[in-house]
Amino acid sequence: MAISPPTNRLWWKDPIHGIELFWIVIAFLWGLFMFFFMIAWHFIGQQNLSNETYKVQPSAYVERVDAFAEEFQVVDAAGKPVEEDGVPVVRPPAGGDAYIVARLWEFWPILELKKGESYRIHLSSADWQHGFSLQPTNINISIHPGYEHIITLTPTESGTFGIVCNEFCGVGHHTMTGRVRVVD
Ligand SMILES: [Cu+2]
Repeated sequence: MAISPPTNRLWWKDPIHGIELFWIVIAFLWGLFMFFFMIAWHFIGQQNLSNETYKVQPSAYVERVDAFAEEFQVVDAAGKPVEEDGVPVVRPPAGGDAYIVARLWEFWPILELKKGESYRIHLSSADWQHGFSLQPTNINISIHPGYEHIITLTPTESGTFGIVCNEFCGVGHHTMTGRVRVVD
């Protein structure tokens, strides 16, 4: 019984059985293979992002996002700034930098990108850890306060893409969504 002590108190000094050693070696080699194969998946799996990461003060990052949104917010024919659900729609310059801040409980602002142009998408958090998952693509990244991730991205399809937070971040987690629009 597991509750009572083993009869042989020095059980761990028993010689290891050949078949167990065999499986330990297989598991170890497989672990090593999977570890080094991460490099291969980077190229053939289309799932590991090539991103850059820098340290940043959350407050300084939020200031940059605010300045970015103010500069590039879309205005309608009447000159009125465009918003959706109270979130500004921002059109970054093609080939330029675009910013998104994750915070309790939103992704801000809404980006409007042009298909076929590449952008440097900056991502960081203003408060704590969030997950950035761009639907329905396979782009997933953890966002941490204090770290700025930059993903170089070229949209190949137009449409509206949803962002969901996929790392639990509190009572409003299930409402934490955002949007990226890609126009032709
Ligand atoms: Cu969350």
